[in-house]
Amino acid sequence: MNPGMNNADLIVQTLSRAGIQHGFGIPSGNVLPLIEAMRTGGVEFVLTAHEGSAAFAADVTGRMTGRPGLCIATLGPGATNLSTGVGSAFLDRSPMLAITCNLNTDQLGRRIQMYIDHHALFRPITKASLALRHGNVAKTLAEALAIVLAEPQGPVHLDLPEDVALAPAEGEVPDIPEGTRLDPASDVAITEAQRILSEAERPVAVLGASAMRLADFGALRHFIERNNLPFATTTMAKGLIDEDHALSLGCIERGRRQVQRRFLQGSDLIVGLGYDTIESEYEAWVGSVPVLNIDIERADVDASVRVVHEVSGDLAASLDRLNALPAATNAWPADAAGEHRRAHQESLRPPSEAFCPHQAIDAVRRVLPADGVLAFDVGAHTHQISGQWTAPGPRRFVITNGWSSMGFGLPAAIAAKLARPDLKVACILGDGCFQMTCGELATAKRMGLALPVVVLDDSLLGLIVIKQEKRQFGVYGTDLGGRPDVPPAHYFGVPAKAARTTDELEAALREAFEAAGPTVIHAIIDPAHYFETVFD
Ligand SMILES: Cc1ncc(C[n+]2csc(CCOP(=O)(O)OP(=O)(O)O)c2C)c(N)n1
Ligand SMILES: [Mg+2]
Repeated sequence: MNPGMNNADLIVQTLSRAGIQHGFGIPSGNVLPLIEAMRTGGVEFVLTAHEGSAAFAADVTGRMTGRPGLCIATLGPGATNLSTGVGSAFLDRSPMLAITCNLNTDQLGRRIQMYIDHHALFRPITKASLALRHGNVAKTLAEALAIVLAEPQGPVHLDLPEDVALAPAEGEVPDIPEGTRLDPASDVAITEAQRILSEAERPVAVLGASAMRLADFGALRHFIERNNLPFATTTMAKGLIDEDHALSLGCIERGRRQVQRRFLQGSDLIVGLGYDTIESEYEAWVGSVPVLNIDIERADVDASVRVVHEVSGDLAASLDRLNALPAATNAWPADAAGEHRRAHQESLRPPSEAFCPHQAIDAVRRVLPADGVLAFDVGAHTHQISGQWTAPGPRRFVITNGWSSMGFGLPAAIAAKLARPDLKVACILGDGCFQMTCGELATAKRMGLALPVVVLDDSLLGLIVIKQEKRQFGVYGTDLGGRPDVPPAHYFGVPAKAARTTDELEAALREAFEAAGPTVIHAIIDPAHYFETVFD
C-alpha cells in the first residue's frame, strides 16, 4: 500500500477493484477528501444537478453493469435528496453503494448545521446502513459489498465522517466478494412444478423483475421454448426474451391492461417466473387462474389468489433443473400468442388525426437501432410505452416500476449511456418529469453524451388527469401551464426544438444521435387516446 494513502484513497481503490467506474453526486466541504481521492484514484466523479438523480443514475449503473452503482452526497439535505433514488434501488433491487459524508467523528449526533441521523434515514430503504469509523474502513467496505451483491441485491448506505476519510489508511484494500446466491429449491419442488406444468392445457408464463438479475437469460428462453409456453412480462422484465418472439404476448398491467387480462384469465395456469410482486400484485390480474410461482421467494398474495405450488430458491438453479426434465406439451393453437400480440398492439394505436403519443413512441422505436437502450420516466407515457414498445433484449428497456418515481428517466439515460457508450440511448419523458429533472441536461452536456431527450409534451400531469376524470373529480392541480408555441432555443446550452409530426420527430432524432451532446425534442402531442389506452 502507498504510505501516503488515506482512508478515502482506500475506499476509492476498493470501489475501483469492485469494478466501479463512475460515482454520481454533489460535493460539499466534508465530501472533498473523497472527491479528491476519486480524482486521483480512477473512479470518475459525475456531478449531477440533484442528489436524487445521482442515486437514480447509480441504480441504473448497477443494473447495466452488474457491479454496484455508486452515489455520493453530503450530510443532511444531501442525504435526504439522495434517499429518493436509494429507495428506488431498494424496491427495484439494484446493487448500489450510497455514501454520505459527515462531520468529524467527535461532532456526530450534535445539533450542528445540516444535522440528521443518517442511519435512521437510510435504514428503512437499504439492506444495511453502516458507519465507516476509525479502524473499521476496509472491513466495513468488504461487508457492504458482500451485502449489496448477495441475492436479492440492493443498496447499502455507508456514512463517512471527514476525519475518518482523512486519516492514514487503516487497513488493506479488501478482496471483493463474489456475491452470494440463494439456496436452490428442493428436488421435490422442481419435479412437482414440471408435473403441474405438463398437466396444464393452456398455461401462460409471466416473467418478472427477479429474472432481471439472472446471469444467463438463455436458460429462461430455453424453458419457455421447450415447453412451448406463451409468455407475458411485467414492465421491468420486458426484453429478457425478445418481444418479437413467436411466443411473446407483451406487457401486463400497462397500456390496454384489460386486453391482456382477458387473455391471461383464459389460461388454466399462470407460471410466475421470477415474478416480483413489487410491480403488480397477482390478485390485480390473475382472476381465478391457479398460480405456479417459481421465484427467489414465496409469492406475496392476498387470500383470493390460488397458489397451487411454489418453487422458491436460486432462480438460475431452478431453471437449469426444470430444463433437465422432460418438456411439457399443451393445447394452445399454433400462433395463439402471435395473434393475441397483434390484437393487443393494434388496440394500443387508435386512429388519431392529431400527432399523438403512440405515433411519437413508434417514431422513437423506428429511429433507435434495434439494440439501442430506451430509458424513460413515470406517467401516462410509461403505460403507453410499456404497452407498445418492442424490447429486443435484456437491459435495453430501463424504467423503475417498484419505486415508480418521477425523475428517473433522464439520470437513467445518462447512466445507461455512460455504462454502454457503444450503444445508442434515447430518453423519453413526460413534461412533468422534465420539469422535475431538466437540470440533468447540464450533466449530460458536461459528459458529452449524444442523447436525444424526447419530451412528450401534453402540458399536463397526464396520468393524474386521467385518474381525476375517471373518478369524476375536477381537473385541478395537474395543469402544467400553457406550452409556448416555440420552445426555448436551449436549456443550459443544450439545443431544444419542437416536433409536431412523426416526420419532424424522426428527423430531429436522427440529427440528435449524430450530435456531440444532448438534444431536447419537445414532441407536441395530443394525449386524447390515453383515456382509451391507459387505465382501460
Ligand atoms: C416523485 C413522484 N411524485 C409524484 C408521482 C405521482 N405521479 C405519477 S405520474 C405523474 C404525472 C407525470 O406527468 P408527466 O411527466 O407530464 O407525464 P404524463 O403523465 O403526462 O405522461 C405523477 C404526478 C410520482 N410517481 N413520483
Ligand atoms: Mg405530461
